[in-house]
Amino acid sequence: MPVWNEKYETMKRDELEQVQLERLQQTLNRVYRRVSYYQNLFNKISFDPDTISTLGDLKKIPYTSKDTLRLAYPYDMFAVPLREVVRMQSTSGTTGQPLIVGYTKNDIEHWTELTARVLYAGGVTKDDIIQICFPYGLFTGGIGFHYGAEKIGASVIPGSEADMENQIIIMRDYRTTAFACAPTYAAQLFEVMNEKGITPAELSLSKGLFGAEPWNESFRKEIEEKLSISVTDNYGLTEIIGPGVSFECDHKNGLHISEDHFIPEIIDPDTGSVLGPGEKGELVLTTITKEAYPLIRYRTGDLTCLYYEPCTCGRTLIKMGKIFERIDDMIILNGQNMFPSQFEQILTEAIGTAPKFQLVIDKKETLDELEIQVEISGDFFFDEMKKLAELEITIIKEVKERLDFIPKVKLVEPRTIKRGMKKAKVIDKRYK
Ligand code: DLL
Repeated sequence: MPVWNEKYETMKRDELEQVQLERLQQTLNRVYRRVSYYQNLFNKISFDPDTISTLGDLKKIPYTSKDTLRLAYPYDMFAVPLREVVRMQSTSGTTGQPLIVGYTKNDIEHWTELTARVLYAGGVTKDDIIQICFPYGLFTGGIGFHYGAEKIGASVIPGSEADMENQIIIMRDYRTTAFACAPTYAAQLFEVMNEKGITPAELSLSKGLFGAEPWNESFRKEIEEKLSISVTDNYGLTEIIGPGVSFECDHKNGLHISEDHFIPEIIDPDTGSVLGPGEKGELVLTTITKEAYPLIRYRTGDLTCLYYEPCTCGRTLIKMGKIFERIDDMIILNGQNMFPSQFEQILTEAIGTAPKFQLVIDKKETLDELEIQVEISGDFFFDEMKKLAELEITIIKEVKERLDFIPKVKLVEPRTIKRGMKKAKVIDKRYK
């Protein structure tokens, strides 16, 4: 069983908890001294970071939300002066207010170590030729994996956003053995391969490392069979570090969390109470090694559960389940994150008033599809066809321009859309 960092990945639990406690103490002191948000918060609840003596004391601190980070835009959550920041990454601008995260030299070293763990657990060694098919840029996927793969000593091809055909030709000609990408991207690659008549036998691929969006077991099975490769899942988010928070080992039944860098908790998203092992709720993460952008009890919005049973791979790091849902209404379409509020804005501008609408998401072969169903007022609805067609075109054009996605639009009569359901705005038929 390949383990990149034997010391930390297989550490005895009591020793690991001691490491966590020391690192937590340092982090709490750091944020108290250097981030005014946390200083005010700790003062408000009379929490003295020097008094923390057990990991349980972390529960005394309220959660940090994404809205707090948004309000702190651009640099108010940074815990170091900019001269100590050697890199910045960001969440995609398509979600409205982007978040900027910073990394010190040490943060980059840790991040490199963490993505190396992900890749190594997925079977990547120095003998591999790995093609990183995540975008390189503000998104953390490309450059995050690049450093980890170089650390392992693999031969790295920064495929980034090369067009699909080119990506496949590179894969074939450079004899790529491993590739890292989002699952929808892998599906599209496979489709283009078929179109171009390139067979899996012409490639040297043996492993795929997928992450950044939800995907399920039947997709894994399909792609593993079609390409004769082994595929592992990995999870991460920009605010916390990027990829490298958790990863599957070759047992493929849960994602090991690098607990020497992050303390995970699961909470009831409605009440905020902490849930026990195996109970499904919102993942909350505390960073314990980050210098530039440390976060305490950050609500990820991702629903999962934690498993404490030892894994036969030898790692003692606990596992989280695969993520299928988010508590907020962020949706990910072909790797692009977006929010219903952005559609609401576009529709309101196009129609003139805030409409009742819902987003119906499905998967057609390999690509995500979105149908925007919009209720149109009686007068408008019975208006001439030309006007309705123009409205549809305007909506499609605006969504394409602002969110980089081409939707279908269905104009429906008033009161067609069901009222009163909690998540009525988004109907996601993928993975169900
Ligand atoms: O997606 C970081 C990343 C890059 C992870 C490459 C893995 C590989 P964000 O763009 O900030 O960062 O999006 C983070 O994507 O809160 C989840 O909702 C979702 N997500 C990430 N990985 C997975 C996964 C990167 N393996 C948001 N399964 C997270 C399901 C995932 N959802």
